[in-house]
Amino acid sequence: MNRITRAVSIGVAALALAACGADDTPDVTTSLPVTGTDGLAFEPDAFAVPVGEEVTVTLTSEPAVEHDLVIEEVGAAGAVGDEGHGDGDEHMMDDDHAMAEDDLHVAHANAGETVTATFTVDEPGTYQVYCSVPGHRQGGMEATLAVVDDA
Ligand SMILES: [Cu+2]
Repeated sequence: MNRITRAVSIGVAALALAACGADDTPDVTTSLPVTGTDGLAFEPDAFAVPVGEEVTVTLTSEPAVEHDLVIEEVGAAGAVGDEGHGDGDEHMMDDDHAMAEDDLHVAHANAGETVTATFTVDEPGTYQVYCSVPGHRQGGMEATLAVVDDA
C-alpha cells in the first residue's frame, strides 16, 4: 500500500506597503522645483516659502500629461509675478478648469515641458495647492504650501 502524502502549502504573499509616514517639514525656500508626474501627483507635495517674498516655481510636467499649479483660497494675499505657461498654451482661461475666484493660477506646463513662474503670498498660513486640469485634483493631485514668517 502506497501512501502518498501531499503537502499543500498555501503561500500567503504579504504585501508590504511602504508607508509614506514621514511628515517632514520642508525647508523654507524661495525656489521651488516641482514635478507634475504622469501618475497625477506633485513631487514634492509639501512646500514652505517665506511670507511676502517672491518665490520662483519651476514646474515640470512628465512626458504624458499636462499639469498646472494653483494655490487655493489665497485671495488678495497672493499675487503672481510672471505667470508661467507653455508655448501655444491657450488653456489658461478654459471654462473646464474649475477654479474659484480666490484661487491663484501660478503656472501651467504642457506635457514634457518645464515652465518658470513667480508668486508672492502676503499672508502666513497653510494653503492647499492643486492641479486644475480636469480630473487631476480628483485623482489626488494636491500639495501643501506653508507660508511662514521666518523672521
Ligand atoms: Cu495635473
